[in-house]
Amino acid sequence: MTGWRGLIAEYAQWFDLRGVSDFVTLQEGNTPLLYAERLSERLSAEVWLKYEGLNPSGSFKDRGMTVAITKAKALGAQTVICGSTGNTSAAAAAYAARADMGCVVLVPDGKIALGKLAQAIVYGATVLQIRGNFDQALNLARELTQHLPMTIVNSINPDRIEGQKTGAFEIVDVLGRAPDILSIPVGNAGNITAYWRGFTEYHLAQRCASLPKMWGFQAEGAAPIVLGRPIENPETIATAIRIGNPASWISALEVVHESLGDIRAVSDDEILDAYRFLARYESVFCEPASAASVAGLLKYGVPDGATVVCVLTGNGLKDPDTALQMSSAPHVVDASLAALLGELG
Ligand code: AN7
Repeated sequence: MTGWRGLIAEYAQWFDLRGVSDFVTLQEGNTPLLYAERLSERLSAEVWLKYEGLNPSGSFKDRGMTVAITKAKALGAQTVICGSTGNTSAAAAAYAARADMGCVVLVPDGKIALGKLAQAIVYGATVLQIRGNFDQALNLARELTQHLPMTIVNSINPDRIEGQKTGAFEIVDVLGRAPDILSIPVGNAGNITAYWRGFTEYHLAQRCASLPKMWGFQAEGAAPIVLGRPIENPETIATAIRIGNPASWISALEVVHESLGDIRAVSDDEILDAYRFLARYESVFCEPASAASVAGLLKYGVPDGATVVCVLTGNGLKDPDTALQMSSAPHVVDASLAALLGELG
C-alpha cells in the first residue's frame, strides 16, 4: 500500500506494539504545517500553524485515540469510556465504531460545542450529559471503571500520550529541526506532555539538535496551573479547555521546567481576537481553544526572528454557535437583481 497509512504504521518503531496485530486507524496524522505569513509579519518571527483540525474527527485527539483503542482492542476490551469537553468524546466514538467496540461518553450538560455532540451521537456512542463540569465527568468515568468492565480513554491512559507525541515528530520531519518555541493550548495538559515527549525522544535519537521552549496557554477563567490552585467553577468561551483540575498538572510543570518554558493565561477576548485573525488573515478556521496558542503569542510577544509552531488543536466547524455569535448575521435580501445592486452597488 502506498501513501500515508496512519500514524501507528508510519511511526511504528516509536511505539511498544507488543501483543498488537491489527491497527485501529482512520489514517490520522500527517496534518498540514502551514506557514503563517501575516502572523509572522505581526510578530517579527517565523510562525507555523500545525493544523490538527484536519484529523479524521477534526481534532488532535485522533492521534491518541488510534493508539488507545488499538491497545484496548488487543487486550480484549469491549467498551471504552471517557469524560470529555467534547473532542475526546468525538474521537473515542469514531475509533470505537471502527473497532466495533462500545463507547460511553460523559459530557458537561450544555457546555459542549454542538458539532462535537453531534459527532459522538452519530458515531454511535452512548452519550450522557451530566449536570456538572468536565472535572466531575472525568472523576465519574474513572470511578465507573471500578464497577463496570470499561477501559478509560482519557489522557490518563498512557497510550493516549504515546499517540499524541507524533505531532512533534511530524513538525521536526517537515521543518528539519525543532522550533525555538512550541505554543499550545492547555486544558488537561495531556497534549503539552505528549509534544514534549515527542521532541525529547527525537532529540535523544538525534533527529533534532535542539529542543523547543514549551509555551502553554490557558483561558483566564480556567487557569488552574497559572494560578497554582484548582478552579472549582471554570468558565471560558473556549469550552474545550474549560477545565479546573488538570489530570496531567504535575507533568505540565515538569515540561515547563525542563524546557525553560511557561504556562500563562489569555482572556476570552484575546482568544476571540486570535480566532478571527486566523480565519481572516491565515484562512485557518480553528476552534476557540486552539486560538489560545496564537492569542498567547500576540499578548506576550516572541523573540525577534524566532521559529514558532502553534498547535491548532481543533477544527472551527466543531463550534458553529461561537462562530455565529462572533459575527453579524448575513442580510436577507429579495431574490432580485435590484435588491442585490441595492446591497452591493
Ligand atoms: C481543541 O475533549 O479535554 O491540555 O475532553 O479539545 O491535552 O487537555 C479537550 C482538550 C486543546 C486541551 N484544544 O488539550 C476533551 C478535552 C482542544 C481540545 C485541548 C482540548 P489537553
